[in-house]
Amino acid sequence: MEHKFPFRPYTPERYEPDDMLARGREFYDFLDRRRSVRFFSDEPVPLRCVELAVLAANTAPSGAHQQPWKFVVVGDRATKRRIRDAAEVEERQNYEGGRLPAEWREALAPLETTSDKRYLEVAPWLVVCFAEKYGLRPDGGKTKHYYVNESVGIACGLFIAALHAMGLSTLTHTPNPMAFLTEICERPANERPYILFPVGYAAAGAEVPDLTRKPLEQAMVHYR
Ligand code: IYR
Repeated sequence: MEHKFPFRPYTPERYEPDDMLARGREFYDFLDRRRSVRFFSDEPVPLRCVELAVLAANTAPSGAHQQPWKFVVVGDRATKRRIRDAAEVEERQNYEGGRLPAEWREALAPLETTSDKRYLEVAPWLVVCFAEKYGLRPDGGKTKHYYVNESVGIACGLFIAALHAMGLSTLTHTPNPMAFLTEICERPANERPYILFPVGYAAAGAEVPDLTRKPLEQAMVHYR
């Protein structure tokens, strides 16, 4: 039988029990130090760091290995400005124009988010992740994509973790609605904006809400 992908052996690392726990603990402690940041330094960040984070994202498992993501990297002042302006138009309607329902506004109040999105101009990079809702064949025909949200969500999680590993900060910004990103980033109709990530160093003196994460007993149920 002809194989699309020839199969090959795969032998993941194995560790001694103590080592497994130490490594798991270290990885968890590392991730637990990550926070979403809304105050960025304008200090430049090498493009290679962004490329490495996208390469990490690109290792995500995906439905039928269709890899339905595209990361658009924006570093020029004029485009960052356009994105900020367009995002703020939407967010002003959300926050000041009454478009956010009261329950949503109340859920956000402790985070003190506002329609001011200056971080979109300050951060050296904006990375817009697009989800490929369907594939395009070279002849223009469409191919179905499977589990797009799950696949792209996992890729974005790995992207965030990779930035954290380099000492960089980001924020999962989802201006609502996000259609303006399709236009500004000049993406085709099969791609939908998924998450907008400002990427850079946290500003000196940046603050984050002093929140806690729910304990294991609430995150996990051991069914027996
Ligand atoms: N997109 C808006 C509102 C917002 C929504 C949620 I859910 C947040 O966790 C944070 C903000 C904004 O970016 O301000």
